[in-house]
Amino acid sequence: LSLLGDLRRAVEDPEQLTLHYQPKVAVDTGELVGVEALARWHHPERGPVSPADFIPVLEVTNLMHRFTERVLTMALRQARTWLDAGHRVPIAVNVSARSLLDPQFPDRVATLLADSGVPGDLLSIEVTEYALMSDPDTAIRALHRLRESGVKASIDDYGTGYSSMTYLKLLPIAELKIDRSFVLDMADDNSSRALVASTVELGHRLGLTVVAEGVEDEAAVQALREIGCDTAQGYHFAKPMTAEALTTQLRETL
Ligand code: G
Ligand code: G
Ligand code: MN
Ligand code: NA
Repeated sequence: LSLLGDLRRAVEDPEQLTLHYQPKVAVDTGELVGVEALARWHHPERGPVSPADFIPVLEVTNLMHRFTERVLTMALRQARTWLDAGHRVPIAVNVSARSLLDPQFPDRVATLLADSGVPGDLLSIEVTEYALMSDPDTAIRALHRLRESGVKASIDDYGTGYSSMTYLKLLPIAELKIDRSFVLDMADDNSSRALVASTVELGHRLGLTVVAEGVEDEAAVQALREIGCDTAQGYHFAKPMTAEALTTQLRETL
C-alpha cells in the first residue's frame, strides 16, 4: 500500500488528477457568481479516491506544494478557456495550511497568474480556520501578498474551527463560507438558524461577503433570503461537475 507513491505519479498525470467545479450562486437572483474548484483523483486500479482521503496524506509531505501548483495551473487554464469563450468566471481554489504557510506560495501564485494571463481578481483561495490559526502571522503576511496580485481569500468551513475575534479583525479576507453543518439543519434547528443569521450579520458588518455551503433544498434558500445571506452553494443548485458540463450550463444561461 503506497498511496503516497501513487499520488506522486497522479499529481503529474492529467488522466488521474482533474478538477470539478461547483457553482456559487447569488441568493437573491440565482445567478452564477463563481465556482469552487474541487480536486478529483481517479486511481488507475482503485477508481475514484476522495480528497477527504488523500489531502491529509499530502498535507504531511512536500508533495502538497506540487499538488497545489498543479491545481492552480489547471484552474487558471480553465479560467482562461472560459475567458476566451466570453465567460468571466471567478474560480476559488482550496489551499491547505501547508501551502498557505509556504513562504514561496504568494510568489508562485503571482507567477502562475502571469503565465496564464488570467487577471488576479478571477482567482480566490479558500482556507480553513485551522490553516489561518496554526501560524496567524505568516498567514496574514501571505494573504496580504496575495492581495497585491488581486487574489482574495475566503475562510472555509467557517464556524467549525476557532478563529478568535482578534484574528477576524486582522485577517485580510473577503468572504466567510459558513460550514454546511449549520446550513443543513437550519430548517429544523433554531440555534443553527440563529448562528447562520448572526454570522451573516457579523460578516456584513466587517465588510465581507457571506456564502452558505450545503444548500440542499428550497427551504434553505428561502431562509437564506430572509437572513440576507449573499451567496449559496450546494446540491440544490448543482453538484461539482466537469468543466465541460459547466460550460454547457454557461452557454444555456447566456
Ligand atoms: O469535493 P469533496 O467533498 O470530495 O472534498 C472533500 C474535501 O477536500 C473538502 O474539504 C475540500 O475542501 C477538500 N479539497 C477538495 N479539493 C481540494 C484541493 O484542490 N486542495 C485542497 N487543499 N483541498 C481540497
Ligand atoms: O470543505 P469544502 O467546503 O471545501 O468541501 C466542499 C465539498 O462539499 C465538495 O466537494 C462537495 O462534494 C461537498 N458539497 C457541496 N455541496 C454540498 C451539499 O449541498 N451537501 C453536502 N452534503 N455536501 C456538499
Ligand atoms: Mn472549500
Ligand atoms: Na467548506
